[in-house]
Amino acid sequence: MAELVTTEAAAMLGQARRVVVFTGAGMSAESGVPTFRDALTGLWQRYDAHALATPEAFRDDPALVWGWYEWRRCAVRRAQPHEGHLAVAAIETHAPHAVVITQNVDDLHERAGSKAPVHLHGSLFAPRCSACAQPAPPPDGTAEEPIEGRRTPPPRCAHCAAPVRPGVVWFGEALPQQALEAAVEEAASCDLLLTVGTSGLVYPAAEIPQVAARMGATVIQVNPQPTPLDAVSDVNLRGPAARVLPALVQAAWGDPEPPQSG
Ligand code: BJW
Ligand code: ZN
Repeated sequence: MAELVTTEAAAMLGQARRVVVFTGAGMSAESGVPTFRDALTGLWQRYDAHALATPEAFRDDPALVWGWYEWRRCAVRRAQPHEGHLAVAAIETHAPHAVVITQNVDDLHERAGSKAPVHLHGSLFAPRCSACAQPAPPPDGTAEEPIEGRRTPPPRCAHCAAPVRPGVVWFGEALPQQALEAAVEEAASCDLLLTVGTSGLVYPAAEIPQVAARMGATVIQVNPQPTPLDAVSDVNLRGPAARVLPALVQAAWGDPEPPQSG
């Protein structure tokens, strides 16, 4: 434990009354879900964000974009939450008030037992019509899994027949208003914010830890690498989420069992 978390960080977490856990792609990395910007493994190293994660990309080539998101959705369905996700859910049971605010479009927090994570960038599991915004069911599990790089024409909306789009937030799009408002409110009123596995480069989400810091909350960062959020963090725990978070929860409240080393 000693090299993973500090007693100072554990004491701060154990004493906090209102906690925000703010997560990014690094939270899911050890479940096998790739991040976006890591040097060797990030999605944006292999794929062009402008050709896949913008409204213009979907308008120009809906089958390319839909196929890529279906490939990712199927990969997430096969992934499992790790010990770090379970530790986040444990924080929700220990702290008097705690909420997860995530930039992730997977459902690993929910599957680990987190109650109602706020999804700032939408979800792979909530497709909607690109014209009338009616929710559309994700294709069922019996459909053929798209292989990487395969174009897959999107389904048509049952109401207006326009193409269905992934329910995620692309560059240049507004974040869901209710989620953003809830996130800002929680950040402004928390006394401790734990930021985990985010590069802190994408706005307005990156404002959330900054809001908490400005309002006087303690900020603890969990990330193996330095980020711009180092500047607002009171404590930097340099390590992977699946190891640091269980150790932090263990040191703060005495459970869950610390992960086996080696
Ligand atoms: C580990 C680990 C382990 C590894 N354990 N850690 C101000 C300045 C300049 C530009 C802008 C600005 N404000 C807004 C913009 C534009 C833009 C933006 O921010 N661009 C920047 C890139 C410069 N923002 C937008 O366009 C946003 N919309 C907007 O501003 O709308 C305005 C508007 C208002 C009103 C009307 C209309 C418009 C929308 C942003 C949407 C972002 N979408 C994506 C894709 C989602 C769908 C998908 O999944 O495909 O969201 S991009 C991608 O980045 C994804 C992520 O949620 C987001 C953040 O990435 P994240 O999570 O931080 O991941 P990484 O990979 O960057 O970092 C991983 C970290 O984990 C690293 O630090 C590792 O070290 C660490 N790590 N392993 C712990 N095991
Ligand atoms: Zn429609």
